[in-house]
Amino acid sequence: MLIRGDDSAINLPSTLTEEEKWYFDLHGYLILRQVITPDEVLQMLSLGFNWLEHPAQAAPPLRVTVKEYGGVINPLPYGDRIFERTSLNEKVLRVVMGLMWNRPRLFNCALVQEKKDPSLVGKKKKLHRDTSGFDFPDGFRNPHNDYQAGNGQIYSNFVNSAITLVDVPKENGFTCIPGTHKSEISFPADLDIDSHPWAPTETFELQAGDCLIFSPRLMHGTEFWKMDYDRMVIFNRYQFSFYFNENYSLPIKDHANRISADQFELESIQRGEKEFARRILDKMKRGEDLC
Ligand SMILES: O=C(O)CCC(=O)C(=O)O
Ligand SMILES: [Fe+2]
Repeated sequence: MLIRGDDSAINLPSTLTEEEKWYFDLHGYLILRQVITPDEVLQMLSLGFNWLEHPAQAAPPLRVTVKEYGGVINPLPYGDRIFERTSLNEKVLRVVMGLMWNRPRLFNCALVQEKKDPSLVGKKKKLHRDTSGFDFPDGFRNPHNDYQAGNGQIYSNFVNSAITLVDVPKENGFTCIPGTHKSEISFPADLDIDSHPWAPTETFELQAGDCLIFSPRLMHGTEFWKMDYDRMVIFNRYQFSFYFNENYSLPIKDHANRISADQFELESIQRGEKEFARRILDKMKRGEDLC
């Protein structure tokens, strides 16, 4: 008789629908519409713009980096509890859980501002795969950014959820070559966003409050921001909470009072199923709406 431990994905029911598995396996991304409310979007924008305009008002451990054409606020959930609505969002976590055996660990959450930068017009931009600082050659699978599908399940140990706080027209924001999360073919050295048809990149029309969940193994990048208003997007980066630790600084114990117990657990490395994950699974079993 085979004895299996509890830490096993064998026979683990997926939180993804069959359509979602098909779509993510084919494209490497999924779009979830309206995961936060218009009111939450406004509150987040107001906090974000205030910190970007007055970085000194951001209390530690929040760091605000202001550049000429944009800025970054990190680690966002320590700035205000409302941002847990992005990282602990049940609609998003259901999908993230389905992509990494129900065991997500949040290792980075940042708000990124991007303004139209005239100096970029006409410049070429490279696509990339997120490497966690160590580039594996094409054809190799980086264990820190792996993608596998089999037996009706998906394992994508690194997933990025990008929740936009502003409307994004096509030809702006996130761009990728769909399907490349699976490719093991070498990419042309000069591959860039503009080199159609050999790099058939896609861009996405999004509304404020929409979420684009993607495998950072996709060849992806950022289309130049062409709008007169700022791009404001919150990236939550999750990893399978088991073998990996991309960020030893989270959770920040000295500032644990600024985040909820669920958020602390989400940011912690932990082998077993987490409390919030159990709650989401229970809600799904009872057929309740996720929020
Ligand atoms: O601008 C974007 O949406 C993509 C940024 C990116 O490359 C990343 O978050 O890994
Ligand atoms: Fe990236």
